[in-house]
Amino acid sequence: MTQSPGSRVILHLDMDAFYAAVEIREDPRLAGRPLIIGHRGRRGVVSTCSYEARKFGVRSAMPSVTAERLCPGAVWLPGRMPLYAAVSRRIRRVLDEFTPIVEPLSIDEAFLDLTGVVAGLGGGSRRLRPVTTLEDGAAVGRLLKDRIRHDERLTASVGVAPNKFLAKIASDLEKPDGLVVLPIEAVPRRLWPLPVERLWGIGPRTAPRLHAAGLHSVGDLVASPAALLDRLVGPGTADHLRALARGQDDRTVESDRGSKSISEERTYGEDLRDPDVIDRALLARAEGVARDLRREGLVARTVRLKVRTGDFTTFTRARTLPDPTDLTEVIVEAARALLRDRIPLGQQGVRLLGIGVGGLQPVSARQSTLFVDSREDRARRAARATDSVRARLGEAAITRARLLRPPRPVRRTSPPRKP
Ligand code: TTP
Ligand code: MG
Repeated sequence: MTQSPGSRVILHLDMDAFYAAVEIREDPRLAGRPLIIGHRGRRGVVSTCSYEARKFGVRSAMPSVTAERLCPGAVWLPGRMPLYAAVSRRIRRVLDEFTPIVEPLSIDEAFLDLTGVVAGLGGGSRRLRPVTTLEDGAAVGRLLKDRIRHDERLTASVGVAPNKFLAKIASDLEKPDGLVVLPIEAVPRRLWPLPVERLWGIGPRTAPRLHAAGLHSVGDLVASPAALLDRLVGPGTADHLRALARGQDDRTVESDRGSKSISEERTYGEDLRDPDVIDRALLARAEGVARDLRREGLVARTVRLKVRTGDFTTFTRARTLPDPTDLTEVIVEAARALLRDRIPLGQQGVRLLGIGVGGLQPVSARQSTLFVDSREDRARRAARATDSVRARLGEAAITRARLLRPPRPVRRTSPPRKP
Protein backbone atom coordinates (compact mmCIF):
# COMPACT_ATOMS: atom_id res chain seq x y z
CA MET A 1 0.00 0.00 0.00
CA THR A 2 1.19 3.50 -0.70
CA GLN A 3 0.86 6.16 1.94
CA SER A 4 1.51 9.83 1.84
CA PRO A 5 4.73 10.93 3.48
CA GLY A 6 4.29 11.93 7.10
CA SER A 7 1.31 9.64 7.58
CA ARG A 8 1.20 7.78 10.83
CA VAL A 9 0.79 4.17 11.89
CA ILE A 10 -1.33 4.04 15.04
CA LEU A 11 -2.30 0.85 16.84
CA HIS A 12 -5.11 0.44 19.37
CA LEU A 13 -5.17 -2.64 21.55
CA ASP A 14 -8.07 -3.75 23.71
CA MET A 15 -8.14 -6.96 25.70
CA ASP A 16 -11.13 -9.23 25.14
CA ALA A 17 -13.62 -9.57 28.02
CA PHE A 18 -10.70 -8.64 30.20
CA TYR A 19 -11.71 -9.46 33.82
CA ALA A 20 -13.68 -12.49 32.68
CA ALA A 21 -10.84 -13.76 30.49
CA VAL A 22 -8.38 -13.51 33.39
CA GLU A 23 -10.75 -15.48 35.63
CA ILE A 24 -11.17 -18.16 32.96
CA ARG A 25 -7.41 -18.41 32.61
CA GLU A 26 -7.13 -18.90 36.38
CA ASP A 27 -9.85 -21.56 36.36
CA PRO A 28 -10.15 -23.24 32.96
CA ARG A 29 -13.33 -25.05 34.12
CA LEU A 30 -15.08 -21.73 33.46
CA ALA A 31 -14.17 -21.80 29.77
CA GLY A 32 -17.13 -21.88 27.41
CA ARG A 33 -19.63 -20.93 30.13
CA PRO A 34 -21.51 -17.69 30.59
CA LEU A 35 -19.47 -15.88 33.24
CA ILE A 36 -20.40 -12.55 34.80
CA ILE A 37 -18.01 -10.44 36.85
CA GLY A 38 -19.93 -8.31 39.34
CA HIS A 39 -21.99 -8.43 42.50
CA ARG A 40 -25.41 -10.00 42.33
CA GLY A 41 -28.42 -8.44 43.95
CA ARG A 42 -30.48 -5.32 43.79
CA ARG A 43 -27.66 -2.80 44.00
CA GLY A 44 -25.06 -4.65 41.96
CA VAL A 45 -23.91 -3.90 38.42
CA VAL A 46 -22.10 -6.01 35.85
CA SER A 47 -18.41 -5.15 35.41
CA THR A 48 -18.04 -7.37 32.38
CA CYS A 49 -18.94 -10.83 31.18
CA SER A 50 -17.68 -13.59 28.92
CA TYR A 51 -18.74 -13.63 25.27
CA GLU A 52 -21.00 -16.61 26.09
CA ALA A 53 -22.95 -14.37 28.49
CA ARG A 54 -23.11 -11.59 25.89
CA LYS A 55 -25.18 -13.90 23.67
CA PHE A 56 -27.92 -13.54 26.27
CA GLY A 57 -27.71 -9.75 26.07
CA VAL A 58 -25.66 -9.21 29.24
CA ARG A 59 -23.46 -6.08 29.05
CA SER A 60 -21.03 -4.04 31.16
CA ALA A 61 -22.69 -1.54 33.50
CA MET A 62 -26.03 -3.38 33.35
CA PRO A 63 -27.89 -3.74 36.69
CA SER A 64 -27.19 -7.22 38.04
CA VAL A 65 -30.92 -7.96 38.41
CA THR A 66 -31.35 -7.46 34.67
CA ALA A 67 -28.38 -9.71 33.94
CA GLU A 68 -29.77 -12.41 36.26
CA ARG A 69 -33.05 -12.29 34.39
CA LEU A 70 -31.41 -12.43 30.95
CA CYS A 71 -28.96 -15.19 31.81
CA PRO A 72 -30.15 -17.21 34.80
CA GLY A 73 -27.55 -19.94 34.26
CA ALA A 74 -24.48 -17.69 34.49
CA VAL A 75 -21.61 -18.18 36.90
CA TRP A 76 -20.96 -15.02 38.95
CA LEU A 77 -17.63 -13.90 40.39
CA PRO A 78 -17.05 -10.71 42.38
CA GLY A 79 -13.84 -9.69 40.64
CA ARG A 80 -10.25 -9.34 41.87
CA MET A 81 -8.82 -5.95 41.01
CA PRO A 82 -5.25 -6.55 42.25
CA LEU A 83 -4.97 -9.55 39.95
CA TYR A 84 -6.30 -7.66 36.90
CA ALA A 85 -4.04 -4.71 37.68
CA ALA A 86 -0.99 -6.99 37.82
CA VAL A 87 -1.87 -8.54 34.46
CA SER A 88 -2.40 -5.07 33.03
CA ARG A 89 1.06 -3.97 34.21
CA ARG A 90 2.70 -6.96 32.59
CA ILE A 91 0.90 -6.32 29.31
CA ARG A 92 2.04 -2.73 29.52
CA ARG A 93 5.64 -3.90 29.72
CA VAL A 94 5.13 -5.91 26.53
CA LEU A 95 3.70 -2.84 24.78
CA ASP A 96 6.72 -0.82 25.90
CA GLU A 97 8.98 -3.25 24.08
CA PHE A 98 7.31 -2.33 20.79
CA THR A 99 7.37 1.46 20.95
CA PRO A 100 8.32 4.22 23.38
CA ILE A 101 5.00 5.95 22.66
CA VAL A 102 2.28 4.12 24.57
CA GLU A 103 -0.83 5.91 25.82
CA PRO A 104 -2.87 3.76 28.17
CA LEU A 105 -6.60 4.55 28.12
CA SER A 106 -7.83 2.15 30.75
CA ILE A 107 -6.81 -1.05 32.51
CA ASP A 108 -7.11 -3.05 29.30
CA GLU A 109 -6.56 -0.72 26.35
CA ALA A 110 -3.85 1.50 24.94
CA PHE A 111 -2.79 3.43 21.88
CA LEU A 112 0.66 2.85 20.39
CA ASP A 113 2.31 5.14 17.88
CA LEU A 114 4.35 2.81 15.70
CA THR A 115 5.40 5.35 13.09
CA GLY A 116 9.04 4.77 12.28
CA VAL A 117 9.77 2.38 15.12
CA VAL A 118 12.09 -0.42 14.21
CA ALA A 119 10.64 -3.89 14.48
CA GLY A 120 11.37 -7.39 13.29
CA LEU A 121 8.69 -7.45 10.64
CA GLY A 122 9.10 -10.98 9.48
CA GLY A 123 9.18 -11.93 5.85
CA GLY A 124 11.17 -15.07 6.60
CA SER A 125 14.31 -13.35 7.80
CA ARG A 126 12.53 -11.28 10.49
CA ARG A 127 14.61 -8.38 9.27
CA LEU A 128 14.64 -5.28 11.44
CA ARG A 129 13.25 -2.28 9.63
CA PRO A 130 11.13 0.76 10.42
CA VAL A 131 7.36 0.65 10.34
CA THR A 132 6.12 2.86 7.52
CA THR A 133 2.87 1.36 6.25
CA LEU A 134 -0.33 0.11 7.82
CA GLU A 135 0.66 -3.40 6.71
CA ASP A 136 3.86 -3.05 8.76
CA GLY A 137 1.62 -1.96 11.63
CA ALA A 138 -0.51 -5.06 11.16
CA ALA A 139 2.63 -7.21 11.30
CA VAL A 140 3.51 -5.58 14.62
CA GLY A 141 -0.09 -6.14 15.75
CA ARG A 142 0.26 -9.85 15.01
CA LEU A 143 3.53 -10.04 16.97
CA LEU A 144 1.92 -8.20 19.86
CA LYS A 145 -1.11 -10.49 19.95
CA ASP A 146 1.13 -13.56 19.80
CA ARG A 147 3.24 -12.28 22.68
CA ILE A 148 0.19 -11.62 24.85
CA ARG A 149 -1.32 -14.99 23.98
CA HIS A 150 1.96 -16.70 24.77
CA ASP A 151 2.93 -14.79 27.92
CA GLU A 152 -0.51 -14.25 29.46
CA ARG A 153 -2.73 -16.83 27.75
CA LEU A 154 -5.16 -14.02 26.90
CA THR A 155 -6.49 -12.64 23.64
CA ALA A 156 -6.45 -9.04 22.54
CA SER A 157 -8.11 -7.23 19.67
CA VAL A 158 -6.03 -4.82 17.64
CA GLY A 159 -6.84 -2.02 15.23
CA VAL A 160 -4.27 -0.40 12.95
CA ALA A 161 -5.01 2.88 11.21
CA PRO A 162 -3.52 6.25 10.30
CA ASN A 163 -5.02 7.88 13.41
CA LYS A 164 -6.36 7.22 16.91
CA PHE A 165 -10.04 7.43 16.09
CA LEU A 166 -9.89 4.90 13.24
CA ALA A 167 -7.56 2.60 15.19
CA LYS A 168 -10.04 2.47 18.06
CA ILE A 169 -12.95 1.83 15.71
CA ALA A 170 -10.90 -0.89 13.99
CA SER A 171 -9.99 -2.79 17.16
CA ASP A 172 -13.67 -3.17 17.92
CA LEU A 173 -14.79 -4.36 14.48
CA GLU A 174 -13.83 -8.02 14.81
CA LYS A 175 -13.77 -8.66 18.53
CA PRO A 176 -12.75 -11.02 20.08
CA ASP A 177 -9.22 -11.86 18.92
CA GLY A 178 -9.50 -9.43 16.00
CA LEU A 179 -6.86 -7.71 13.91
CA VAL A 180 -8.27 -5.07 11.60
CA VAL A 181 -6.42 -2.60 9.41
CA LEU A 182 -8.55 0.43 8.62
CA PRO A 183 -7.08 2.68 5.94
CA ILE A 184 -8.88 5.87 5.05
CA GLU A 185 -10.18 4.27 1.82
CA ALA A 186 -12.15 1.75 3.87
CA VAL A 187 -14.01 4.43 5.84
CA PRO A 188 -17.18 4.38 3.69
CA ARG A 189 -17.45 0.62 3.88
CA ARG A 190 -16.53 0.10 7.55
CA LEU A 191 -17.23 3.32 9.43
CA TRP A 192 -20.31 4.73 7.71
CA PRO A 193 -22.62 1.80 8.56
CA LEU A 194 -21.91 2.21 12.31
CA PRO A 195 -24.28 4.14 14.58
CA VAL A 196 -23.52 7.86 15.05
CA GLU A 197 -22.83 7.17 18.74
CA ARG A 198 -19.48 5.75 17.70
CA LEU A 199 -18.18 9.23 16.89
CA TRP A 200 -16.31 10.77 19.81
CA GLY A 201 -18.40 13.61 21.11
CA ILE A 202 -21.83 12.10 20.51
CA GLY A 203 -23.13 11.19 23.94
CA PRO A 204 -26.49 10.41 25.46
CA ARG A 205 -27.57 14.05 25.14
CA THR A 206 -26.69 14.55 21.48
CA ALA A 207 -27.66 11.16 20.09
CA PRO A 208 -31.46 11.49 20.49
CA ARG A 209 -31.38 14.87 18.76
CA LEU A 210 -29.57 13.36 15.77
CA HIS A 211 -31.90 10.36 15.67
CA ALA A 212 -34.94 12.64 15.72
CA ALA A 213 -33.54 14.36 12.64
CA GLY A 214 -33.16 11.00 10.89
CA LEU A 215 -29.40 10.69 11.43
CA HIS A 216 -28.75 7.18 12.72
CA SER A 217 -25.56 5.98 11.06
CA VAL A 218 -22.26 7.78 10.50
CA GLY A 219 -23.09 7.61 6.79
CA ASP A 220 -26.38 9.46 7.41
CA LEU A 221 -24.36 12.21 9.01
CA VAL A 222 -21.95 12.41 6.08
CA ALA A 223 -24.83 12.62 3.61
CA SER A 224 -26.77 15.23 5.58
CA PRO A 225 -26.77 18.89 4.56
CA ALA A 226 -24.13 20.84 6.49
CA ALA A 227 -26.71 23.33 7.72
CA LEU A 228 -28.74 20.58 9.42
CA LEU A 229 -25.86 19.31 11.54
CA ASP A 230 -24.71 22.87 12.27
CA ARG A 231 -28.17 23.62 13.64
CA LEU A 232 -28.40 20.40 15.66
CA VAL A 233 -25.04 20.52 17.46
CA GLY A 234 -23.54 23.93 16.68
CA PRO A 235 -21.04 24.63 13.90
CA GLY A 236 -17.90 23.85 15.96
CA THR A 237 -19.05 20.39 17.03
CA ALA A 238 -20.49 19.81 13.56
CA ASP A 239 -17.08 20.40 11.97
CA HIS A 240 -15.46 18.05 14.47
CA LEU A 241 -18.05 15.31 13.78
CA ARG A 242 -17.77 15.69 10.01
CA ALA A 243 -13.98 15.31 10.24
CA LEU A 244 -14.29 12.14 12.32
CA ALA A 245 -16.96 10.77 9.98
CA ARG A 246 -14.52 11.20 7.09
CA GLY A 247 -11.95 9.34 9.19
CA GLN A 248 -9.87 12.40 10.01
CA ASP A 249 -8.34 12.85 13.45
CA ASP A 250 -4.99 14.44 14.18
CA ARG A 251 -4.77 13.84 17.92
CA THR A 252 -1.36 12.57 18.88
CA VAL A 253 -0.65 9.52 20.98
CA GLU A 254 0.53 10.98 24.27
CA SER A 255 3.00 8.75 26.02
CA ASP A 256 2.52 8.76 29.78
CA ARG A 257 6.18 8.03 30.36
CA GLY A 258 7.99 11.29 30.59
CA SER A 259 4.43 12.59 30.87
CA LYS A 260 6.11 15.66 32.22
CA SER A 261 5.54 17.73 29.13
CA ILE A 262 7.71 20.76 28.50
CA SER A 263 6.16 24.05 27.49
CA GLU A 264 6.63 27.80 27.53
CA GLU A 265 4.10 30.52 27.01
CA ARG A 266 3.89 34.30 27.22
CA THR A 267 1.00 36.69 27.45
CA TYR A 268 1.51 40.04 25.79
CA GLY A 269 0.35 43.37 27.17
CA GLU A 270 -0.49 44.45 23.68
CA ASP A 271 -1.74 42.03 21.03
CA LEU A 272 0.95 41.04 18.53
CA ARG A 273 -0.07 41.77 14.95
CA ASP A 274 3.14 42.12 12.95
CA PRO A 275 3.88 38.69 11.40
CA ASP A 276 7.57 39.28 11.92
CA VAL A 277 7.13 39.97 15.62
CA ILE A 278 4.89 36.93 15.97
CA ASP A 279 7.49 34.79 14.23
CA ARG A 280 10.23 35.97 16.54
CA ALA A 281 8.05 35.22 19.55
CA LEU A 282 7.55 31.71 18.17
CA LEU A 283 11.27 31.27 17.72
CA ALA A 284 11.99 32.41 21.26
CA ARG A 285 9.47 29.91 22.73
CA ALA A 286 10.81 27.11 20.53
CA GLU A 287 14.33 27.93 21.66
CA GLY A 288 13.31 27.76 25.33
CA VAL A 289 11.53 24.46 24.92
CA ALA A 290 14.34 22.90 22.88
CA ARG A 291 16.90 23.95 25.45
CA ASP A 292 14.86 22.35 28.24
CA LEU A 293 14.71 19.15 26.20
CA ARG A 294 18.45 19.07 25.70
CA ARG A 295 19.08 19.79 29.37
CA GLU A 296 16.85 16.84 30.33
CA GLY A 297 18.37 14.56 27.69
CA LEU A 298 14.97 14.13 26.04
CA VAL A 299 13.59 14.30 22.53
CA ALA A 300 9.99 15.18 21.71
CA ARG A 301 7.66 13.48 19.31
CA THR A 302 4.92 16.11 19.16
CA VAL A 303 4.78 19.88 19.02
CA ARG A 304 1.82 21.77 20.40
CA LEU A 305 1.05 25.39 19.61
CA LYS A 306 -1.26 27.44 21.79
CA VAL A 307 -2.55 30.78 20.62
CA ARG A 308 -5.02 33.04 22.38
CA THR A 309 -6.35 35.80 20.20
CA GLY A 310 -7.39 39.33 21.14
CA ASP A 311 -11.00 38.19 21.55
CA PHE A 312 -9.89 35.49 24.04
CA THR A 313 -10.44 32.55 21.73
CA THR A 314 -7.84 29.92 22.53
CA PHE A 315 -6.56 27.52 19.91
CA THR A 316 -4.41 24.50 20.67
CA ARG A 317 -3.09 22.55 17.73
CA ALA A 318 -0.56 19.75 17.65
CA ARG A 319 1.39 17.82 15.11
CA THR A 320 3.50 14.71 15.23
CA LEU A 321 7.04 15.03 13.97
CA PRO A 322 8.39 12.48 11.54
CA ASP A 323 11.23 11.91 13.96
CA PRO A 324 11.70 12.90 17.63
CA THR A 325 13.76 16.03 18.13
CA ASP A 326 15.39 18.43 20.56
CA LEU A 327 16.25 21.02 17.93
CA THR A 328 14.90 24.57 17.92
CA GLU A 329 14.73 24.65 14.11
CA VAL A 330 12.55 21.57 13.88
CA ILE A 331 10.24 22.71 16.68
CA VAL A 332 9.81 26.24 15.32
CA GLU A 333 9.11 24.91 11.83
CA ALA A 334 6.33 22.70 13.18
CA ALA A 335 4.92 25.63 15.16
CA ARG A 336 5.04 27.89 12.10
CA ALA A 337 3.20 25.33 10.03
CA LEU A 338 0.53 24.97 12.70
CA LEU A 339 0.10 28.73 12.92
CA ARG A 340 -0.08 29.10 9.17
CA ASP A 341 -2.34 26.17 8.38
CA ARG A 342 -4.38 25.44 11.45
CA ILE A 343 -5.14 28.66 13.26
CA PRO A 344 -7.68 31.02 11.74
CA LEU A 345 -6.28 34.26 13.14
CA GLY A 346 -8.43 36.40 10.84
CA GLN A 347 -8.25 40.02 11.92
CA GLN A 348 -7.31 39.10 15.48
CA GLY A 349 -3.98 39.84 17.09
CA VAL A 350 -2.11 37.39 19.31
CA ARG A 351 -2.55 37.85 23.05
CA LEU A 352 -0.84 34.67 24.20
CA LEU A 353 1.60 32.38 22.46
CA GLY A 354 2.86 29.08 23.77
CA ILE A 355 4.79 26.10 22.47
CA GLY A 356 4.73 22.73 24.19
CA VAL A 357 6.27 19.40 23.33
CA GLY A 358 5.06 15.93 24.23
CA GLY A 359 5.70 12.31 23.47
CA LEU A 360 8.96 12.71 25.33
CA GLN A 361 11.56 9.98 25.37
CA PRO A 362 15.19 9.72 26.34
CA VAL A 363 17.44 10.82 23.50
CA SER A 364 19.11 7.41 23.64
CA ALA A 365 15.82 5.67 22.86
CA ARG A 366 15.47 7.21 19.43
CA GLN A 367 14.50 4.12 17.57
CA SER A 368 14.26 5.23 14.01
CA THR A 369 17.89 5.03 13.13
CA LEU A 370 16.85 5.60 9.54
CA PHE A 371 16.33 9.25 10.27
CA VAL A 372 19.65 9.93 11.89
CA ASP A 373 21.25 12.07 9.26
CA SER A 374 24.54 13.76 9.73
CA ARG A 375 23.12 17.23 9.12
CA GLU A 376 20.80 16.77 12.05
CA ASP A 377 23.59 15.39 14.20
CA ARG A 378 25.69 18.43 13.38
CA ALA A 379 22.84 20.73 14.32
CA ARG A 380 22.45 18.91 17.60
CA ARG A 381 26.16 19.19 18.40
CA ALA A 382 26.04 22.91 17.65
CA ALA A 383 23.01 23.33 19.89
CA ARG A 384 24.72 21.48 22.73
CA ALA A 385 27.81 23.66 22.38
CA THR A 386 25.63 26.77 22.54
CA ASP A 387 23.83 25.44 25.59
CA SER A 388 27.08 24.85 27.42
CA VAL A 389 28.40 28.34 26.60
CA ARG A 390 25.16 29.78 27.91
CA ALA A 391 25.39 27.68 31.04
CA ARG A 392 28.88 29.06 31.75
CA LEU A 393 28.59 32.64 30.58
CA GLY A 394 24.95 33.39 31.11
CA GLU A 395 21.89 33.89 29.03
CA ALA A 396 23.07 36.91 27.03
CA ALA A 397 26.27 35.26 25.81
CA ILE A 398 24.67 33.80 22.72
CA THR A 399 21.41 34.95 21.25
CA ARG A 400 20.03 34.10 17.88
CA ALA A 401 20.61 36.96 15.48
CA ARG A 402 16.98 36.71 14.53
CA LEU A 403 15.93 37.43 18.09
CA LEU A 404 18.05 40.60 18.18
CA ARG A 405 16.63 42.15 15.08
CA PRO A 406 14.26 45.05 15.77
CA PRO A 407 10.68 44.62 14.65
CA ARG A 408 10.13 45.83 11.14
CA PRO A 409 7.68 48.63 10.70
CA VAL A 410 6.23 47.26 7.48
CA ARG A 411 5.06 43.81 6.44
CA ARG A 412 7.79 41.69 5.06
CA THR A 413 7.37 40.85 1.41
CA SER A 414 10.48 38.78 0.83
CA PRO A 415 11.97 36.09 3.04
CA PRO A 416 14.53 37.34 5.57
CA ARG A 417 18.13 37.17 4.44
CA LYS A 418 20.40 35.00 6.49
CA PRO A 419 22.27 37.28 8.91
P1 TTP B 1 -13.82 -3.15 28.24
O1 TTP B 1 -12.61 -3.23 27.39
O2 TTP B 1 -14.86 -2.12 27.93
O3 TTP B 1 -14.59 -4.54 28.22
P2 TTP B 1 -14.02 -6.00 28.16
O4 TTP B 1 -12.54 -6.03 28.03
O5 TTP B 1 -14.55 -6.76 29.34
O6 TTP B 1 -14.71 -6.59 26.87
P3 TTP B 1 -14.38 -6.29 25.35
O7 TTP B 1 -13.95 -7.60 24.77
O8 TTP B 1 -15.66 -5.79 24.77
O9 TTP B 1 -13.29 -5.27 25.33
O10 TTP B 1 -13.42 -2.94 29.74
C1 TTP B 1 -12.26 -3.54 30.31
C2 TTP B 1 -12.54 -3.98 31.74
O11 TTP B 1 -12.95 -2.88 32.51
C3 TTP B 1 -13.63 -5.00 31.82
O12 TTP B 1 -13.14 -6.32 31.68
C4 TTP B 1 -14.21 -4.73 33.18
C5 TTP B 1 -13.95 -3.27 33.44
N1 TTP B 1 -15.20 -2.51 33.26
C6 TTP B 1 -16.01 -2.27 34.37
O13 TTP B 1 -15.67 -2.67 35.49
N2 TTP B 1 -17.18 -1.58 34.20
C7 TTP B 1 -17.61 -1.13 32.98
O14 TTP B 1 -18.68 -0.52 32.85
C8 TTP B 1 -16.75 -1.38 31.84
C9 TTP B 1 -17.17 -0.89 30.46
C10 TTP B 1 -15.57 -2.06 32.02
MG1 MG C 1 -11.58 -4.86 26.58
